[in-house]
Amino acid sequence: MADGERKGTKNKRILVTGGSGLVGRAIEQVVKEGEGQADEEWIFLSSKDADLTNAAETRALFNRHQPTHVIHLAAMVGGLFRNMKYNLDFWRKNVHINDNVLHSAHELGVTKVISCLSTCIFPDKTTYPIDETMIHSGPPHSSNFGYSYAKRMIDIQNRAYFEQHNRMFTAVIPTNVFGMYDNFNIEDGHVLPGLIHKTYLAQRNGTSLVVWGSGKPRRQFIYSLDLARLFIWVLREYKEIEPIILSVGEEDEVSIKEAAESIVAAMGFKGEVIFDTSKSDGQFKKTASNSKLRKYLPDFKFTPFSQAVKETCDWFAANYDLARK
Ligand code: NAP
Ligand code: GFB
Repeated sequence: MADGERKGTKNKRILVTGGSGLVGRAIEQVVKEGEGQADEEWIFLSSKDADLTNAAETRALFNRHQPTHVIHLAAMVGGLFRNMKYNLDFWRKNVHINDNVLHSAHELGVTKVISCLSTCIFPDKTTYPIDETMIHSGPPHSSNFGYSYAKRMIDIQNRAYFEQHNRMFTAVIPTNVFGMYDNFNIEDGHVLPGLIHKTYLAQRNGTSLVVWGSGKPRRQFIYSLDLARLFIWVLREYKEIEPIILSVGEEDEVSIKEAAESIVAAMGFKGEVIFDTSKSDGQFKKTASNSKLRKYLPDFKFTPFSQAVKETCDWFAANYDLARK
């Protein structure tokens, strides 16, 4: 096939960058389970398809697939401790990935791009609840300034592509995501997969479960399958350039200690739970409002936290050998 020639006959070709990750795999699952439409071709990518920090590889990938829509998930991602170690890498890699993807989408005339910010990029000193208008109103928490500023630039780029070229490039702002196919690496991953992995090992080895920090910080957690369903809605119905927070409500915020207790219950762990307060707590809270989402989708049902944790724990135990860890 000559470059630029299209395979297939579907009139919507949806390219999912970062398709092999936690969020990408959840979107693939809900599409396969019926959320996809007959006139759509879904293409889920990993870094094996192209290193998106490389402009030429990114352009060649876009040429090959000629997407009409892009869900842009690809990023250097990690939990608090990975961010604290590699702020420069989080900045550089993500700025290059984002600029390459958005500019290739512009050059190919992609109809709509949905990129990903995060509730952890908002100002650290702020009023609560956080909402979409507050992204740039102060510096982010010191632990992840590289990632946060790189993500904030997506919002700036989206506005610039709209003003200069009328491009429909928008973004969503998920809160902490968890679920199957997460990164369960204890050093680099996020808190829930880290605690699930540590609880699994403590149970197998008859040792204590060590929770890092005081357990006092508070988080809102969204199940990856719920986020995936919201992504499909954003793809089809959301028409604003302004980003939209995709999160459970403020009332669903839990402490790290409560989250650990949910995992312990889900896995039937009977051993000792210890809090290692020599480890950083990171941001105390980043309570976000989902009222903008609720105006659009007042009846959307989030999976109850304990059920989502149980499903994730069961998946991890059943797939321990293949899980990213
Ligand atoms: P993830 O599981 O770490 O997956 C990252 C994805 O990006 C993988 O598919 C990875 O490909 C791809 N990728 C990384 N570097 C790449 C490169 N240089 N070239 C091409 N592809 C590359 O991440 P996730 O948790 O699904 O996050 C997806 C998006 O949601 C990210 O933009 C993240 O910032 C955002 N987000 C995540 C959370 C969360 O709690 N997880 C919260 C808010 C926002 P390989 O598989 O080949 O490595
Ligand atoms: O998910 P997490 O690593 O990142 O959560 P953030 C960190 C919180 O969980 C801190 C506690 O209070 C940690 O002390 N914690 C307890 C643990 N046990 C563990 C454990 O085993 N592993 C980990 N990782 N934490 C991230 C941002 O902030 O949020 C990223 O740094 C990203 O950029 C992500 O956006 C969504 O929620 O603190």
